[in-house]
Amino acid sequence: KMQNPIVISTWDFGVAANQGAWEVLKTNGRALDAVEKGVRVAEADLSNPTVGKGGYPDRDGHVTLDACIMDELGNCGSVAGLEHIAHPISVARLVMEKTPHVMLVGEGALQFALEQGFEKENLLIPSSEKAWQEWLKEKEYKPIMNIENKSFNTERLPGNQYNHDTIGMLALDANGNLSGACTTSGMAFKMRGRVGDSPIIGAGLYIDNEVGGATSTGVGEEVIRTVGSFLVVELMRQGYSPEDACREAVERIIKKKPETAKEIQVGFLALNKKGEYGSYALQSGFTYAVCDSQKQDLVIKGKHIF
Ligand code: SD4
Repeated sequence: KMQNPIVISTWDFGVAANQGAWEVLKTNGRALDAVEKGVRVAEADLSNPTVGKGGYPDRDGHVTLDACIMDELGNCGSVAGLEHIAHPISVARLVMEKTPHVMLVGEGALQFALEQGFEKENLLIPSSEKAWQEWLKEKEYKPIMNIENKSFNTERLPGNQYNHDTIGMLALDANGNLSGACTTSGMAFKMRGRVGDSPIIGAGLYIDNEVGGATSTGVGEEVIRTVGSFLVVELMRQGYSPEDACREAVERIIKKKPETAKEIQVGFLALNKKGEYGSYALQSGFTYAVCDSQKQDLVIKGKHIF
């Protein structure tokens, strides 16, 4: 039996990214190809300072990218702290397909990417360099909530105001198979060498083709601590709806670190095997995008805004 394909992804820029994925899904293509193609749209968008080229650098001025991908067979690949390569998601896919490993980091990830024919580029664009220079004046590391939501922040704010932003994408294809992808430049002005949840299978992304998939955005440290995306999928396995599973994972973060939880944003997004989806975030202002044959919507906490 054929399934109605669907793709969902985090934040406002998910709308454009979903369209990239939909090109694959609408012709009964594979979810894995869809999520790679989809998140590449966000990676290529220079106006987005937290994914791919144009991402904000670490506090020493290096743009270091984290990404992972997972397919319906449980195969997965990941890169962390990758520099100079504009499409880390595609490198992660090749780690999955062409190496005996799951994760490559730093220099080794770059070496592998170059061997695979990826081009070495300068990822620090002038606007991000300027924001970093501004940040250096105060050197205050403080994640700002919901910076990815353009409808929430109508104006671009300088310096540290853009502190987190990740695209996590989940797709179900016409054959009923699930895949997911997650890609980010991580927390702006992070310490050199800092790795967040986004490239960590089970934290920033998890797929189990029997059950569903989940992905996360926000302050990665809290998601790693609770193995958030794996938790969401396991809760769905126990019968939780996607939204209830996401809520439970958010509540786990609150329970572990109630004081921290007041100050930060973390959002989970989940899609189950039936094509049902849901989300839950610590703070208001989280948005995600949904695309199927009927709609291309942006959702704020369950409300459609267009
Ligand atoms: C990280 N989770 O590196 C990422 C950042 C993020 O929305 O999601 N921002 O911790």
